[in-house]
Amino acid sequence: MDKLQRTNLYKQAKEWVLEAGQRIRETIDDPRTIQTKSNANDLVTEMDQETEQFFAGMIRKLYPDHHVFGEEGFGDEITSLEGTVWIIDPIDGTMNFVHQKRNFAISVGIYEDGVGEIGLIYNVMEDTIYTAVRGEGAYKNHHRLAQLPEEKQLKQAIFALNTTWMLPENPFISHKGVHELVKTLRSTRTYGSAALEFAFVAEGIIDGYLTMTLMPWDIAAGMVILKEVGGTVTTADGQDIDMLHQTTILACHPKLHSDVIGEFVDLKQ
Ligand code: 2AM
Ligand code: CA
Ligand code: CA
Ligand code: CA
Repeated sequence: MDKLQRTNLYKQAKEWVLEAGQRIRETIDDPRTIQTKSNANDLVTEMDQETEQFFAGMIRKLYPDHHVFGEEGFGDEITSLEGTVWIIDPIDGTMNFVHQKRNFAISVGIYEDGVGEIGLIYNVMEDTIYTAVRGEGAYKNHHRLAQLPEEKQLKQAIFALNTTWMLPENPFISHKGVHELVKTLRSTRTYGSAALEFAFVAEGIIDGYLTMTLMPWDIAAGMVILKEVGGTVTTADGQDIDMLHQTTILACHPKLHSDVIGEFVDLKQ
């Protein structure tokens, strides 16, 4: 993909993201049919499904050779990242969408042969869009996001962290290390939308995000955006991300990354 193709694809993707978001805003108070997926707290609504269908339909019409990798199953069977792949979470933070009617996002990452080219994260109710095109910086609306600052210490850092990882019985990470991390940090936040948590690290309003069970559509856009401001993203034990399967995540300021992994992360598997 050359620069012009990348720019045109970005413009088209952004138009669709804004259009899908507007539709969600307009119907935010409509009655909802809420279904559950893997467990009683894993929610999905018709709006998650309709939004993914909207993207899949538009992409297939305009870019028939592109592939769609989406959470709700209206895309393609994706077994490799060859070619151009749209990795889509139609509503990231469905629980927030249902309970709070805010703090959820549309997340769209566009990858070519495994390389993240374009990322868009739309905070729908705030009408704030975080975007990046590889090599051209990251933006919040029309403002370019600054590179993350040179210096940062854990004792002055705020991390996004789900309290689940502090429970001894969680099967992913030793809770003792997480307790020590929480004691070391200035504070923690739990926003409930992985895409927004990535965007907030990129914006520099939080300094890291540690979590255990994300899927490619949760992180595809955020990876592109965070890389553009100099952030570091790996699995929680420092490996490269596999953009086809569930993964642990440590997304953060580059100065904090190795300390968190070396001193606080003890994975159970
Ligand atoms: P979702 O709302 O699109 O499902 C909540 O902490 C964050 O984790 C959300 O971004 C949510 O995305 C994501 N998540 C990933 N796997 C999940 C699961 N099995 N159940 C609930 N949230 C999940
Ligand atoms: Ca979901
Ligand atoms: Ca998600
Ligand atoms: Ca979702």
